[in-house]
Amino acid sequence: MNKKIKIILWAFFIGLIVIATWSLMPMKSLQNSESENTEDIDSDLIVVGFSQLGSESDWRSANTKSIQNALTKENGFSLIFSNGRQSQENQIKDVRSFIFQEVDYIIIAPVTETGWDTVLNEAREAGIPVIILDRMIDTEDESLYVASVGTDKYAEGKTAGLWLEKYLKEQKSGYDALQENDPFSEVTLQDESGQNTDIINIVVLEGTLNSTAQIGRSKGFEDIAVLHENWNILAFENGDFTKAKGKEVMLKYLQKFDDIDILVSQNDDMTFGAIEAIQEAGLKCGVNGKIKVISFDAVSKAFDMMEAGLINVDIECNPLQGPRIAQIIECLEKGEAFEKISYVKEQVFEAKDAGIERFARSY
Ligand code: GZL
Repeated sequence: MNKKIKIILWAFFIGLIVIATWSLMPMKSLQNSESENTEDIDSDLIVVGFSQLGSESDWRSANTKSIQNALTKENGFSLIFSNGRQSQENQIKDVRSFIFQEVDYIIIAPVTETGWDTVLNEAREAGIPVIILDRMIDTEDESLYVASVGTDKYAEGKTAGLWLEKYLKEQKSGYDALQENDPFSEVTLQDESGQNTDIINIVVLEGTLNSTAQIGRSKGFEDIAVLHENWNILAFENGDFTKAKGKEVMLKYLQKFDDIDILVSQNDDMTFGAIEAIQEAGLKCGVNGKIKVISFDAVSKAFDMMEAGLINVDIECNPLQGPRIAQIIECLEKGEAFEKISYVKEQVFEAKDAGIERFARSY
């Protein structure tokens, strides 16, 4: 057999041995190629797969950053991040990929509440604990996740309704006081037809339908609104928590209704779009405008808008949930007890205080 054929055969057999060895390598060392992290994942790091629902808003970016800042290599973690781009199908694929990679923990920020049982059962069968972040899932079997970290969206919606109650009372008492002092004052709640004009016309920009934030904020606000027969909710439509969709829906509202008193916008990004629509229609909103604006999230740019008087009040939804997630994983590692459901603290910010209250905020 000539020398050349011998060399080819030797090379072939050596190649076979290399491939066979590689395919027997444990999955973890394959994570280096699959993880979005460039550095190698050494075995004593806690490997966490994180399926974030998207990057639709400033709030979401702050939420992602909070997790990434908490689950660092220095803190003993190796984070595999995936952006679900607002699609549950993508997020389910993420979870299956994390199971295949044999991660130690899975974090999911679920885009919507239903349809998670099957894939969470697969994670449980693989022995991988799941933590729900930010929004909630709707399931009969609460053992499918070990913990959830987020905010109380129903309370946020109710707070918005209570703020509007307070605001209208202050306006009314201002009007009554004016009447007492000057009965011939121009200010009146009666229009020329003698109709009682304290009907409050409200439009709502809702977040992603069937998301915990949309469900909770809508229900919370409606439970207050229903107590006031003069509060008239003209419309509520999905703005998907994005600036573009928020602007599009607000433009529709402005074309359809010529007497909007209140805008309730379920996140700041939709509010930013709505304010653009209002201004393009030649109208004014906020503290000195006809349309009063109630927003949610309280991200940094919303403080700019409150300082400019364009947003009346912002109900905070605190995205800084990373430290709590890290704490829970530490407890799981040590076999220590922890609260299954945790809510992070949040506040309410009014335009008049925005300039002062924004200091020392990190998002
Ligand atoms: C609220 C969160 C919402 C924010 C939006 O917890 O799920 O999703 O309010 C974000 O900004 O898009």
